[in-house]
Amino acid sequence: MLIMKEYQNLLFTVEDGIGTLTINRPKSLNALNSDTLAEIGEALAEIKTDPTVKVLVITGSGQKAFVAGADISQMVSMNSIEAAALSELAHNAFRTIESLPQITIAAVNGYCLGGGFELANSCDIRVAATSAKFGQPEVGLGIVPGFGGTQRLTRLVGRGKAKEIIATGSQITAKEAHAIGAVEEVVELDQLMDKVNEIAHKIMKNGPVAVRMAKYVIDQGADLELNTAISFETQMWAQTFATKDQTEGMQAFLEKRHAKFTGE
Ligand code: CO8
Repeated sequence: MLIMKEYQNLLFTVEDGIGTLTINRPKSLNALNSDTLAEIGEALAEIKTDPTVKVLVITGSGQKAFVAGADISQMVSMNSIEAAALSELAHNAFRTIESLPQITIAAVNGYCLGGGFELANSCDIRVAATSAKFGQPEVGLGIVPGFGGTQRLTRLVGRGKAKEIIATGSQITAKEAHAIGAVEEVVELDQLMDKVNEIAHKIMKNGPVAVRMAKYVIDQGADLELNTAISFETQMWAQTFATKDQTEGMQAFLEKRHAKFTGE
């Protein structure tokens, strides 16, 4: 069954466990203005507790752009206080994406620039069309990335590459983004959603508690010193032995059948 919710600047559908949130401002190449960021926050608050959404896909409307950045027509006349408020709105939305229990996949269907690249980098996995272009063009507009670009991109690709991308403001291709670890998969545009669905279905076959916990441990552990991170992993690992999914997963293996996970 397809459930659909239409926002002013977003579309949200759920089909077969996969929620798809589409940034829907194609005339502005899906640029993020404050209304859109507020709507993303609203949608995420619902998605977070929606048991029908097992995996969340974020994409852009049309064939040209994922998101071509924050909305320059809105930013042009902003003062510092307004800029800080916009940045906070985006940070809240992007932090919520990271803290969702569901795995999130950015389906990058075209231009993925500035705030768009920052949005994609808040997702757990990025799948890009060969035609997609990535970049942080902010310095060409006289600003620095303000939706996490200096931090998340650096954590993904390392300081040197992040500085090269940000300081040159140049666009890179999906293949180049893949080569530096900013994108996990690259496919032709007409195969993008098939690839994303394939990944989502592989995820959904696994123990839901374990998948959720794996995301949590990876993200929390990334900012910890290694000994603390490893001990944190041990605690989470031990907790999975208190779940029905662990019993079912291991019994199913021994009985040579597919596991029927309940997420408990
Ligand atoms: N904001 C507003 N409108 C946009 C944006 C944008 N980011 N990108 C494209 N558009 C609009 C264009 O103005 C145009 O509108 P119109 O048809 O009314 O003239 C329409 O979308 C189509 O765009 P183009 O005609 O430019 O299409 P092209 O194919 O010629 O070019 C590009 C495509 C290369 C993607 C080009 O549109 C472009 O360079 N866009 C801007 C990219 C950019 O600089 N993005 C970064 C913005 S800054 C940012 O994201 C910072 C985030 C953190 C800020 C924190 C501050 C608080």
